[in-house]
Amino acid sequence: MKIARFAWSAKFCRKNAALWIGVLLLALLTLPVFAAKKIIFDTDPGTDDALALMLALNSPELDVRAITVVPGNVTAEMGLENALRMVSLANRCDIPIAAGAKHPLFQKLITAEFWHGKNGLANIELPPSKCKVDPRFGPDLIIQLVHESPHEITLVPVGPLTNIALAVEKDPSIVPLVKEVILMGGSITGGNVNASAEANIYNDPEAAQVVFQAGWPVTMAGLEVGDKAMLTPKYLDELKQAHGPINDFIATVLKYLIDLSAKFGEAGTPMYDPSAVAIAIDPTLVKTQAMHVDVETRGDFTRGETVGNRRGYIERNVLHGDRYVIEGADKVEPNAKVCVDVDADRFLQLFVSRIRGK
Ligand SMILES: [Ca+2]
Repeated sequence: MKIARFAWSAKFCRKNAALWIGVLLLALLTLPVFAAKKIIFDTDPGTDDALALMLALNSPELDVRAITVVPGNVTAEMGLENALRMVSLANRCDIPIAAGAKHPLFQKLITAEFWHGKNGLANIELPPSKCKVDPRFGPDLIIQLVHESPHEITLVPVGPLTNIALAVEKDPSIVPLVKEVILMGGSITGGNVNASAEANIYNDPEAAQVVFQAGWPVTMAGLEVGDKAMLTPKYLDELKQAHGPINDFIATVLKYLIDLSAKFGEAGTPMYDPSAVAIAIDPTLVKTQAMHVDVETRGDFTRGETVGNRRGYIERNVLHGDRYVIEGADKVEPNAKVCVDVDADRFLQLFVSRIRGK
């Protein structure tokens, strides 16, 4: 009987050992699936940049490898100072923060203190930063990190696309090595700076055209997402029930933005920049449509517009004598996934849950 029991337990152990080895192997095999997504956050901080940055820094799905600063909402100098102070507030001085371009590629910079407050951060005076600026030039840092982790880096630009364009121009070999680009910018349904253009693209249309035409996978989170995902006082109240340095900072930024939106008759503040970060965390938050996007760089009324071809073809016009004749329709290849809808409540709940109590 004892021998039989011993034999049975030995068999059980062998069986169990095989089971545990199996579980271990499965865990090892699936590990990369659950590994945090490496991102480079390119930003012009900026109130909604603050929301986006804190969402990124408090989401375990993302591994922020670098923060590169671009001029846009504020000057390059002010943006860098804001980035340093916010990252310090989040106790993440381990992340390199690098300065980038000083101005757009071909046009004068347009700063937006009108919307973001005199210091770009809703006039909130954060404590001086404990973090130090990385000496590398932002676009060079992007190039270096992409080569160090080929096919692993997702670029998340939430400002004008100057730094990303400079990186591509300097080293086009990064294009096939970048995993994807998830950008906040553009619109296929009218602009927010004027009738046609969205602010990030409007601030450097030539750079945006470089980024859209580069040949890497682009997801465009434009006004179609942010304008639908309005953070209303309901979500702010939920956030204000908890406290922490990040929580309280973000609640104050949101209060400023909601009050500003109220002056324009809006019930809440559009979540522009956080939308790109949210999509990096969970792509199922949005519905996308593949299309070819070009950036208008010359129109009197449309400079900076992202022109999305929804039908996927263009007519082929051939000159016959004194006129053109349409001889067919040529397919155009999509170069971007344009977000056309968002699960706004799920996005806003995600945002609040990540910032709450931090
Ligand atoms: Ca921004």
